[in-house]
Amino acid sequence: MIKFSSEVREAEGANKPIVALESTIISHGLPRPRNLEVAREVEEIVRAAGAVPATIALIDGVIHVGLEADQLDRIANDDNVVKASTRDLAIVEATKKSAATTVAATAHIAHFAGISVFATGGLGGVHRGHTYDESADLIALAETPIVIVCAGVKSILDVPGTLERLETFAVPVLGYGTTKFPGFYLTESGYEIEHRVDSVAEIAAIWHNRFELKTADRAVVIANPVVNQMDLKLHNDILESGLKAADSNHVTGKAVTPFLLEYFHTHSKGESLRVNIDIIKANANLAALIAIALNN
Ligand code: PSU
Ligand code: MN
Repeated sequence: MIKFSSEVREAEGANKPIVALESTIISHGLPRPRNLEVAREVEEIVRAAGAVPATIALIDGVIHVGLEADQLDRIANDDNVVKASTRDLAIVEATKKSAATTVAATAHIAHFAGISVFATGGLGGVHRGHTYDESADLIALAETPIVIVCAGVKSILDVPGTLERLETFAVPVLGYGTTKFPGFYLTESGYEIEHRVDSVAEIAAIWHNRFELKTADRAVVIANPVVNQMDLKLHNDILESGLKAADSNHVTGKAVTPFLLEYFHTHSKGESLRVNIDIIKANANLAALIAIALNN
């Protein structure tokens, strides 16, 4: 059912630390041609930190854990690549399409493949003003034992609403060196986190304790704030006009998040892109260090 890249297969056999990486950020989150470059750079960061990257996607209906160079290129540049969440996996497989996987689908596959650590940019969550638009990422976090490193939830979302849902689903949120919940493009979202950790050793201890307490059947969110945030006024102005544009263009369903990210990238003159790339790189590096700590 799963095809492993040679690098990931070798790492699994040798019990080396592995970091899962999602692919929707490549296909639907970052503009071309930077998306492919960033995907490669992020994999390099994981390797340089001492772990093995496993970018996850579906190629012609087959789940791939770890992509070869031509496959990464396809996810980045082929217009026919769809965005797949958990519910789409079996359909994409049956129709032999190629798909990039969201946080939800990537977490599901990573766990399935025996990988415990996953890096992304920002989590999906509850959408502003649309009570029933909640990312399937939330359900996946509630159902998948995996450590997920992110810069909070995307600031295009209802941040307090998403934090409440994470509490409902009993998903622990740990601030990495902070008690301020990060706001994706912004270092702080304005909401507090109860629990702060300052080392990967602490994360590893929490991860292992959860098995003894039988609370290990869901994700642990590591919230890693961006260092150089987007200009606050620029961010708030684009957010306001972007949300209006999404509503007036009647953007719905899985298209909402890509629409808003693209809106930011085109209206911030590269500033949101710079921050988004900083985020994913920092998260990949931290995820690699966590994967190493969990292995020890
Ligand atoms: N983080 C980013 N860019 C992205 C995403 C996350 O920096 O494009 C993607 C992830 O794949 C996440 C998805 O799962 O956005 C959320 O989409 P939705 O709101 O439709 O569930
Ligand atoms: Mn949605």
